[in-house]
Amino acid sequence: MRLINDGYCVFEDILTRPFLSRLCDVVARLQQSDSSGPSAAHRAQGEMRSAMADPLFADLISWSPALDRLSSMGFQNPTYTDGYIISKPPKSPQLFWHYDWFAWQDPGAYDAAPQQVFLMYYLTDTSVTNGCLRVIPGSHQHHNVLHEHIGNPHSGMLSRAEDLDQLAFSMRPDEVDVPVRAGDLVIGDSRLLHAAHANKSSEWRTVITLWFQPNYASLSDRVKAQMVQKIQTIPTDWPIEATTLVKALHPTYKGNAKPYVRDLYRKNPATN
Ligand SMILES: O=C(O)CCC(=O)C(=O)O
Repeated sequence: MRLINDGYCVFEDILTRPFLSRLCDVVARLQQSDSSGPSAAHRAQGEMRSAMADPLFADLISWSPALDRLSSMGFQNPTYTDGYIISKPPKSPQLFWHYDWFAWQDPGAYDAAPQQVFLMYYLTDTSVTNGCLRVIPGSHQHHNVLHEHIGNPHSGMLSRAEDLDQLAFSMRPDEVDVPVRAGDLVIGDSRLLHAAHANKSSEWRTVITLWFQPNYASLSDRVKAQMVQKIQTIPTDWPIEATTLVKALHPTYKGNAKPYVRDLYRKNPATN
């Protein structure tokens, strides 16, 4: 399976045109109502908002065609914790290479099956010119020379894009571009090294990243405790229908295990 072997896969045409258009309208409204503009602290990412910013995102989180794709890959009971709307401004720099996994000390950290995946929906067609996704296939499983150089992949210095000569911003010999059409779905292993090209266009480029645990029941107690800790609170003024859709996907954990403290990549001890 591509997700297991390469660390990512693309499903075309998952969102309907009317739903995509509603999502674009909501994102445009959120951008207008918060006129603070892109923050210098997140120059490399762009504007970031929580998926709890509008109840319409409940429909995206629970979108059946996407959950059906997870199911077809053997993940029948996925859970959902958190999501982000990431809008890259026109003429903005590349996003640095990073992974999004955070429990490398867990015994399951190097398993073939992902403990967590991103579901990414781009709201515009993407290309090398407007900041499409880039990935290093296989880097979710195999050590890559970049792992030795990226340090903390979410450091403030990288987010501020202070030094674009750093390796975290470099072109890699083993990278692959992932241009998509608006409404396609990219599913990726949270361990995968990924980045995005600079947005050289004059238009905003928005992606919505949703974090799912494809097989929550199989996770260790400490990872479960960590997952539950990062669930985004559903706003109390959301309609009951939207709240119910999201709540039904939230994982629960009733044990006493200590959540891991977020940690950095370490080489798989079994392959040393
Ligand atoms: O902005 C992008 O294209 C990628 C976003 C990303 O890497 C993430 O959400 O982890």
